[in-house]
Amino acid sequence: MAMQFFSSPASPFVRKVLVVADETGQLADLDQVRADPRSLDPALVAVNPISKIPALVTAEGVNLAESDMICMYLDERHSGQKMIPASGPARWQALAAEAIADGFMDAAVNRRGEDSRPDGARSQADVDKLMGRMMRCMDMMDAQAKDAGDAVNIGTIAMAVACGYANFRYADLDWRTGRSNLAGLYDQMMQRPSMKATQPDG
Ligand SMILES: N[C@@H](CCC(=O)N[C@@H](CS)C(=O)NCC(=O)O)C(=O)O
Repeated sequence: MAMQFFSSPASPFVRKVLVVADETGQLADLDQVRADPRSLDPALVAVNPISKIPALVTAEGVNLAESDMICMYLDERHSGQKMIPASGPARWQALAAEAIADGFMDAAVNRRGEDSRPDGARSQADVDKLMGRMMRCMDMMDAQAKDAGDAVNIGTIAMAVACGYANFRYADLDWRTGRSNLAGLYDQMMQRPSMKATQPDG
């Protein structure tokens, strides 16, 4: 049964889920519903009262919010190579990297919201705080990328998606300088059809 997946081509959190779906052979199971979370789309709000994307109605009819939860669900549901390692250091390394990549994406998405406020309504202190968070996350991702090797898992997917979002929305950020591990990971991940097919747009 097709699952309703509320999405937008510009969202890095959506992209992370789509890459996991593609890597695990489940892309065709997702019936993508375009949603604008800021306009309180009634169809989205009925599934996710937080009104954020991504959101998924699972094959069993459960409403799932939060990209990490949706990835967890998809990963449990297939029998191929798991994107979330089952146990041990590999599991926690991958999940730790996802958490920091998500933190980057969250700060980057929120900073865009702050940047788009009219003059006078924008808080430079908030912009600076978010920028500081983004750069610290980039530094930690660079260290995590060094340990990740050439694994394809939730951690390396999330880090590559975070870098892709930086390129998309913050072209002048120059995140690659001094972060050769992360830059190498991004270039390697961008060879994958799942990453090529989900380049952000909008
Ligand atoms: N923690 C959430 C974050 C999702 C998120 O922030 N999505 C953004 C789009 S990239 C959104 O829906 N924003 C709407 C809003 O904040 O009003 C997840 O992992 O799914």
